[in-house]
Amino acid sequence: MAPTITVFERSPDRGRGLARDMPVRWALEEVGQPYDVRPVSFGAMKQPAHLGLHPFGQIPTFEHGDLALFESGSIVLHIADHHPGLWPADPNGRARAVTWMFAALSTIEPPIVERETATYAERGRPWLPEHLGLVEQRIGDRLTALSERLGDGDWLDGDFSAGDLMMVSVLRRLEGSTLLDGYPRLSAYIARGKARPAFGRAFAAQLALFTAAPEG
Ligand code: GTB
Repeated sequence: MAPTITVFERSPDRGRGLARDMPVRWALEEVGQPYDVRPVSFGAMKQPAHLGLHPFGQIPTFEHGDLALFESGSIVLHIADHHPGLWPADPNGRARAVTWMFAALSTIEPPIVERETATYAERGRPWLPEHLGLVEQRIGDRLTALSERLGDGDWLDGDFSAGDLMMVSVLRRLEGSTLLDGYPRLSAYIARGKARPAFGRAFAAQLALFTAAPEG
């Protein structure tokens, strides 16, 4: 039986693949695991049936047999643990890849999300330009350090791993801004991730759902 993931019924990003079902889809595609999708409306996300799966009423969730998970990072880690292809073979390499997953989600992502949230939640407030300036400085500090560590490597630590999958997923949230402009190595790193056939399949699958269910 294939796992089932939940996704937005109507994608606010209009098919740009920025919601967090995307890293889960990408991981499933990398390991060649077919999966089913259950689209959920914003209303249904807050109903008891979905809250039983996700205590915060969000997507994505992952159900496989009697296991139900939420949190995209945890789901990707679970997929990597149960299929070959997303971890290095040696235990220390796996531990380092997990470290990069955490770095993506708990060190790189928070100021990126803060910037997005401030942009819509503080729209029109007099302090917004100063707040955005400070947050963008923090994002820049992280990008500088990450770019230095990546150096001329293709991936963060040897071969492509779940750590790169999460890092590229997080950095994609900056596409469309100018914040990546001074970081050609990171832009090339994102492009390498997006060029992977598994990313392409995952992106096409979420886009197909969006185009099949236009706003009505
Ligand atoms: N920490 C959780 C995880 O990693 O799984 C966060 C899950 C989460 O933020 N889910 C969002 C959600 O369900 C969708 S991904 N939101 C509905 C709600 O909270 O009621 C965040 C997201 C949403 C939309 C865009 N976009 O349109 O560009 C991008 C990212």
